[in-house]
Amino acid sequence: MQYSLITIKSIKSEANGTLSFFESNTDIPFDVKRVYYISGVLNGGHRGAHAHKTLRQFLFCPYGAVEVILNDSKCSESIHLSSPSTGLLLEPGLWRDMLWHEDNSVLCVAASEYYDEKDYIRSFEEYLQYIENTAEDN
Ligand code: T46
Repeated sequence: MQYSLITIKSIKSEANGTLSFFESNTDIPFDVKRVYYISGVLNGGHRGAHAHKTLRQFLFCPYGAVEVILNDSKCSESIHLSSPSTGLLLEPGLWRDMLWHEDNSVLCVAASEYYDEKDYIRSFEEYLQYIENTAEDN
């Protein structure tokens, strides 16, 4: 499945917490054109249910715990993000659901492209069809 977990560099101060950072094309393999984040979701909250055709993304959860459930049309895998120093690099073509495991967990995303609703596939049936067509084209 086309994803990887990346350790985000972090500098810990004895008295005052930790600073974490990543840079385009050094720590993650694309130029970041957009950053967005999701807040105010309660434990048990669910978002997602879509795939992207071309977008590359780097997801991280600096506060709380969020599960990202990935499906590539053949199998499903579940990734738990609950550390400010772990990020999830997602390549295009993966169906994803996000499940909140703690109130007010914050999910942040650094993305390779500007927002474009046409890049989304929001029906699972359409997603399966898209993957089949893409495989035939290659
Ligand atoms: C993703 C997961 C992890 C915008 O207008 N601009 C934006 O940059 C984004 C990201 C969203 N929107 C609009 C589109 C919808 O009307 O905000 C609304 C909520 O978006 P959506 O239902 O897609 O939110 P999530 O949490 O299901 O998915 C989001 C991202 O959209 C998606 O790219 O991979 O977070």
